[in-house]
Amino acid sequence: MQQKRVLAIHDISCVGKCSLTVALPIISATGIECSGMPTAVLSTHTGGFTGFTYRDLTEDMVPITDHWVSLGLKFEGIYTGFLGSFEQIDLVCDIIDRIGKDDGLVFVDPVMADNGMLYKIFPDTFPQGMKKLCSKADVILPNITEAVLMLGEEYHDGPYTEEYISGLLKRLAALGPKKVVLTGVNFDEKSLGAAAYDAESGEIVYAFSERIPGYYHGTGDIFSSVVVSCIMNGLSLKESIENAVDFTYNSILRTYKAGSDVKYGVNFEEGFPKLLKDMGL
Ligand code: PXL
Repeated sequence: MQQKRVLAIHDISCVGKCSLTVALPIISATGIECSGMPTAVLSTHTGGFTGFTYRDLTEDMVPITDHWVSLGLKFEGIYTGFLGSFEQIDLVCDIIDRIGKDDGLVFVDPVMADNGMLYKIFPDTFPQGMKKLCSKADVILPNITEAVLMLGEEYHDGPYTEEYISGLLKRLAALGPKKVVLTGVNFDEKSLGAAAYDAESGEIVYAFSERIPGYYHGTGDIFSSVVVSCIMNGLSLKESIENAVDFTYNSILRTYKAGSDVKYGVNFEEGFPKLLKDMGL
């Protein structure tokens, strides 16, 4: 059988373990070829560091795509994350049309906000642009802040009710994607996890772990990369979010126990043997 190929479209934050520096190793480790299109190059991610460098790569994205089109390249999966500029949203919509396989899958993680706040580097119009990109996706993976920003609703902290979460999932599915994976879901103070909705079957599934105190950078990208890997490997939506919650939780736990500086990201590398076993690989 031909090996599947995914294109990850994110920035490269050289240090700090997020975006391409987690998507590439995680997807590759699960046996899926992972190519990368960098949207920007930063010395570190923007969360918790000051003085980082930022080189926008918007200008390179069309020539890169043109070259791949000339090679006849098509991808079974396209997974988009942090985009470097508003203009890139339209470019990525076009790139999906040009190099996504007709029967391929498009995963959009609308990375732009957390904890009720849009990241400072983005303009207020950014959520409306991301909403458009989400309408082209098969699977979207927002956190609760990103979800409410795209829906034009007010953010509030958890714990949430099951009724609120199922309503949010259905309003997000109405934007166009076939499946919605929502992160940062909790129904009590002790746990944290994800909910997923399959708009075709109407099924909602959940996965939770114990909540570990603190804020851990890059964990949204780690979670989404595992979901992409699991779905591309043919696992169900429930199995995919269970593996992603477990892998992310254990990465945070190792980092918490080690007392590491959390802005440098979490120790996900030691979790691969268990992930591959849990995925049946
Ligand atoms: O993990 C999300 C992310 C990705 N890329 C960059 C970021 C962030 C979050 O802060 O700053 C550059």
